[in-house]
Amino acid sequence: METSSSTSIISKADQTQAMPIIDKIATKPIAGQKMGTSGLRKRVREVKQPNYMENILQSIINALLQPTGGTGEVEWSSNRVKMMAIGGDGRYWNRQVIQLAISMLFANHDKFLRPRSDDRFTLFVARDGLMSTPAMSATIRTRGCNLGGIILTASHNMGGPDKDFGIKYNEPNGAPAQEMTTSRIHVLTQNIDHYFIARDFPKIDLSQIGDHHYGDTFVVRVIDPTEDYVSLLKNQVFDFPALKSFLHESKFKLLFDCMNSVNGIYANRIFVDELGLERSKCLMNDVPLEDFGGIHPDPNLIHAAKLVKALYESDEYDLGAASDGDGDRNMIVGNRFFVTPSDSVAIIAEHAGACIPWFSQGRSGRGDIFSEDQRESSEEDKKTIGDGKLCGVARSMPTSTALDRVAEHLGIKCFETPTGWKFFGNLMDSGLCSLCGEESFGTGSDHVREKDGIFAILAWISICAHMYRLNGNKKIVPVRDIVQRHWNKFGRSFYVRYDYEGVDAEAANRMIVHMRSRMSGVEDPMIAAAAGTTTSDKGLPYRPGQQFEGFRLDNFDDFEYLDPVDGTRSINQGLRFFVTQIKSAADVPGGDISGRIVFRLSGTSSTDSIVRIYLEKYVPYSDKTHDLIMNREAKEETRSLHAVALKLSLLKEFTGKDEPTVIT
Ligand code: G16
Repeated sequence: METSSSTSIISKADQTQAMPIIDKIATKPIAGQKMGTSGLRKRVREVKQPNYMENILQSIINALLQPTGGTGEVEWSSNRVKMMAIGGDGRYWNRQVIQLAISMLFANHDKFLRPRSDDRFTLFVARDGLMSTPAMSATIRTRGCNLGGIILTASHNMGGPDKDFGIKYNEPNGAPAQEMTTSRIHVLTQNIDHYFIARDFPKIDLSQIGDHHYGDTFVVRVIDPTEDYVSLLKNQVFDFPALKSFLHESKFKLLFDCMNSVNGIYANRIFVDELGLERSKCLMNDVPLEDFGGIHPDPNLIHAAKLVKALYESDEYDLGAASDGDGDRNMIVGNRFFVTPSDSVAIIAEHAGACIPWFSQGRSGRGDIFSEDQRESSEEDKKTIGDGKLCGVARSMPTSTALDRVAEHLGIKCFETPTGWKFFGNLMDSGLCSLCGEESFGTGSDHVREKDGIFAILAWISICAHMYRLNGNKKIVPVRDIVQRHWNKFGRSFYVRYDYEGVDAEAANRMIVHMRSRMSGVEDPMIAAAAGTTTSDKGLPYRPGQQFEGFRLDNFDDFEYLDPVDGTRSINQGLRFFVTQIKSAADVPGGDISGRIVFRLSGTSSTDSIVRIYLEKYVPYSDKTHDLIMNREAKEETRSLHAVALKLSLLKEFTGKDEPTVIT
């Protein structure tokens, strides 16, 4: 049925459409088509080069045709209908790639169908090509897409002709592709020599919901991208009527910055249509734009500055929130108060069992990992935290340990995984994890297999509603108070992340290799010297007991993770240094103040390297530490840890960077 690049074949006759011709086009591998922390992200000019998107799309298709990667044999599943979904965050080039993907999936679809069978292939396409990442996960799961889905997104990276484009593949469980899959795709991109495409495939009108049939085996179904996701949140995860009555009765004021991203369509459906808030009063930047209106769609204190200003310069709003380009990241801000993502997930875990039906009504996980009597909830706790129907929680390694303390309190396990949402999938599928979060503004639960910005916002409104009810429906409890009550109970992790963007990749790698060799006890004066350092002790191995800037080095390692479900080992996932503050007369009394410094290179940059330094200083709560915990700024409190980090890494010497570009 195939043709060479010079000949063509005609697909099976169809009553309703012209018969597309399938071409087999010769191509060559293009370097660098390797998926990072979550998909392939590149500059638009790079992905626009001839055959770039064709190569990666064909490689994804080929990987799906050979799920085990070994034999080269096509593996047919016994499902009669093969289903896949596609959508994107609406950035520049989104629509063109969706049309391209449709014509390539048509050209390849018969390879997924068993010969002489009545198998069919249905491709769900988001209306206008717009679908957020968590919504895609919901659609894959709700509709049972046995071939998973493709999301066109570069997430929080900027969009537009001079900015970034991206593509990621999600597996049939709705989770980002595991490393085994992305490595297979990468190998296929390195060996590709042809792709299949339907010539002059008619452009589909993506603005209209409906079916398009091509032959009797291929259907393109344009769907409402909000349908599966909103119905999941509304009917299973949250109590919308209760939230609605709280919002109106208490006159709770929300301001949500959608950053001109795809989340605008979901925000309108949920906060305006369902919860009855006034669009002009509660939503900012809620129209998806191809270049996000020039905004960097990364919900942090720097890029969501307008929202932050609104929350810090007036008392008008109770809750501020922002989400990123594809709707999976979130930032939570109270009145003149920033909630770190690490605290946010810990606080949601603390209260979820009492006020979010997904957990309180036992829909999350299997719930049978820890029996009720293993949980040590006091009667008082039960009033405020419910009976904690979480089956476990998880966080990425660099995320602060606030979640661990809540887990311990609830009597459930807290998993520590490498950075990347894909590591949570197995835990959730096995009923080991209900709720998880990452310091990189990611929060989510097992209602889908992606992080979910709107889930986090609704979770915070649910907590506020719960507190309001506990208060006799009289007074809104400010976000600041909710967080401070948490610190009061669990102590506080002062937490800051320093990003050094635009670092030469080689220099960044040299710095990491240098630290790694010093960790493994190798004396490394040569590398230190090459970096321009002169003092020979800078190349000496790290030693427990060494002292830096008022801290004692207790331990260090290169983080690795053994997946408890499938036994996959992931190594080199970030360098960790554990320290304890050395007591002096000037010390704040209380328990031991411990700290942690983590170094890793970002896996989401489309160009140069980004060095990330994560700083955490944990202060246990006592009467004596009360003022420190409640009133100090995280950046101030971790300043000396940053100095230690610079000494340990020789960052300035290796990279030439004096200052970070972003501090969050
Ligand atoms: C992606 C992953 C996240 C991860 C983040 C970190 O987020 O989905 O799980 O925490 O990258 O990125 P980096 O490697 O740059 O530190 P997103 O929102 O960009 O898809």
